[in-house]
Amino acid sequence: MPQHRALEQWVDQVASITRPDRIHWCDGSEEEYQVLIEGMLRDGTLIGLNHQRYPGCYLHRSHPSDVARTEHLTFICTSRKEDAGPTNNWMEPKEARAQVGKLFEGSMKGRTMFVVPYLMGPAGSPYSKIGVEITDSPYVVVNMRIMTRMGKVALERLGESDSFVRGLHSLGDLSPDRRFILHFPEERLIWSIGSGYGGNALLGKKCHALRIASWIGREEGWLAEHTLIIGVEDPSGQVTYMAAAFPSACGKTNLAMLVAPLQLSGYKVWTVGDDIAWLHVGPDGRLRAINPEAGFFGVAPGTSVKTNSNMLAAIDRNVIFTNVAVTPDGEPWWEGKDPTPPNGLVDWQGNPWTPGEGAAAHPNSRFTVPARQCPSISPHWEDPEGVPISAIIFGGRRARVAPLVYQSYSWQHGVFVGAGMASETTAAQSGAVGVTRRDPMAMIPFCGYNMADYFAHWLDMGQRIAHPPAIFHVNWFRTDTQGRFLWPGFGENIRVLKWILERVQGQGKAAETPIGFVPTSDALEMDGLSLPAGAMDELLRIDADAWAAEHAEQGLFFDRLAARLPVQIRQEHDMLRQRLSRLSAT
Ligand code: OXD
Ligand code: MN
Repeated sequence: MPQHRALEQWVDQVASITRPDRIHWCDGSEEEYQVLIEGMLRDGTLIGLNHQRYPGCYLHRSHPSDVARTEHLTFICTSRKEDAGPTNNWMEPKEARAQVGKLFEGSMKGRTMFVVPYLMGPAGSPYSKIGVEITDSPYVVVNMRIMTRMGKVALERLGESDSFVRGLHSLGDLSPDRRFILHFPEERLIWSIGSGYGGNALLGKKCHALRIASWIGREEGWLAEHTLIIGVEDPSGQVTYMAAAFPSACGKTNLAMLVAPLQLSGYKVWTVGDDIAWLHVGPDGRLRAINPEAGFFGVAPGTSVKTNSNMLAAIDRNVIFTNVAVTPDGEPWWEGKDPTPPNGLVDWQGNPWTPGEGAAAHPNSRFTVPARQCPSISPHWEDPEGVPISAIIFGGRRARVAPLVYQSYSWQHGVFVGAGMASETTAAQSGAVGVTRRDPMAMIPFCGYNMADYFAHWLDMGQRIAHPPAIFHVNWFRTDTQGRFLWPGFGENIRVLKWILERVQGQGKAAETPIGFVPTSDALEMDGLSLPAGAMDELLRIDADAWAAEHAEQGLFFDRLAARLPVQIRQEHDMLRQRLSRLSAT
């Protein structure tokens, strides 16, 4: 009698369509990992790096057309179009199966099919979920081993159950013309073909832990969010946990590993997660967060001793680098790692590089590293019941409009603040960079259902949390008229976290403004930091005209969701208009 009958049946069925030469069931062991690495070194999928300086580190160069998430090729396949909503691409499930199913026929011929059982969440947590990814990419397997709890641990938890998220992935022919990332949330099923890139191919991450999990979370009464999780320790030793949602490549990883400057060295940030949180109402009535992932898939460019010394210390061993440059000594390199690039670099495509030729590392080059290697990892990062969240922080990349930080008036107003978010696009997704787009809760690419229903679910969650976290919004990216950043960011962001901590504790000076509570100009701790004259006032300024335009943009976005938009969001939007009109009248 097979031990995992439902899984075996599915594996047989997939194999009969994809027709691999071999099937390998992954146990997640170190030996298996090494065998896969050696195979990839032999066939050139991986390149060894300097093993004295970077033991256990390898480089993968992806196909040049396969370097970022492809949102235009990502679909939610629900039986009813309205359930996917106007912000998602939608395909009718039968049509999706017919169209994309053809591409899987024989797609694994000549290849090994890997069966990758994995857990999202700590092994003993009641909040963890099981997934199985079938893939023909050994690169995906080794990344999944870093990013999830993979192999035996997941199979043991699965037992005879047929309750697991099914993810089928094939590299296909890597052509963007035959690339599809499909989600069938009603069936807990993911199909991905034609891409080996992280967010498209490591199905535990965006596809399972966000798109499918957000759907399951609504059904079961919890939230799957694109947020980091940190513990902020104050000088008395008390740790307060916060979750922060920023769009891709907007600094979640750096904030999650922040090192405070000398003057505030009594404060310490503990890392629980850098990208995704699953948030449940705990038995104590508090919102509890687990990090479903076991590793970090971080953006390399910009990572330096100055911006993220914890990450730099974490990525000197056991790392898979993707699309970075290489020095003549075989060390990984990317823009921003050192002030000047070393001579003799080889760029991300394997060509000799000379300064002035564009970036040596791809702007979305990445590292995959086990979370436990991070020096700031929290002793509680694998607590089965999660950590209690006291503050939720939304944030975007906005050159104008949004002040450095503000606090919402209530849970409902906070949900509106999240719903009204916008941010400038980055290299993490294919397409133009720097275009402002509406990105509610940083979930526009990741919400697996109708965004209006998602807002309703957030509102509903507030009713069910006895002690709801306070909700804030931050913007590290505001610029002056010359386009220079007004705020230094990185470690100095602890000054903003300190104000948030004070507000959570019922302190912290703030002025009531039309958009929420904004710190007074003397409210932030500025010991050891001097800003140019007028910069703080500008960082905290609410510009009536800019906000009127922002209000109108929000309205256009909410109009797209009108069919299902919760009335509370409209009310908050109207109240914002009324408060703003008083501001422009004064
Ligand atoms: C990521 C992303 O990889 O958001 O985390 O693109
Ligand atoms: Mn992300």
